[in-house]
Amino acid sequence: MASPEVAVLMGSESDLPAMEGAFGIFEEFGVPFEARVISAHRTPEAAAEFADSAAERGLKVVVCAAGMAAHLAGAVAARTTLPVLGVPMSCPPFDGMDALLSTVQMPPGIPVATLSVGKAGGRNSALFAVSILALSNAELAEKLKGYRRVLAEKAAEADERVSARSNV
Ligand code: RP5
Repeated sequence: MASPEVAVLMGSESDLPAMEGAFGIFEEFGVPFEARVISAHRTPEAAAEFADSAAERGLKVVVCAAGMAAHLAGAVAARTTLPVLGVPMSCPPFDGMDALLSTVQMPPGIPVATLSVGKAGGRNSALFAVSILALSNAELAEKLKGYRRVLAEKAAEADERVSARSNV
């Protein structure tokens, strides 16, 4: 089995539905990834151990999804210089605004690249990770261009369908 290049951490198994899209992107692009439930609050030792060993294990990017007081991405970023991508999860009663601010408002010096809240952020985190890996992988870079071409084709098809409804 290939060594993982990307890790997807989530604070709880309840975050999994929002992160399934990321798994799908990694499958589509053939990127080996590992997925874990690690919490900055419930399993802080595991979070520290993960972050401390991530680079030497050959990981290149770490995606951290968490909701509520979402400290996972920041806690991991504090202990590794690997790029850390944060995905805020939407939970009641604040529907992700809490997690967004907790993830994005890192103090200067320890950055977390923060994606949008929920499923869109989950997918984009994986695409962003692929972009990082593509810097040193021409095959991945070509696949990314192909992915964008398909998006554009679908948007053009949608434009045809919707513009056909115009009454002028
Ligand atoms: C966060 O608290 C998790 O990332 C999750 O988004 C949220 C709720 O967790 P559960 O109570 O569903 O396990 O730490």
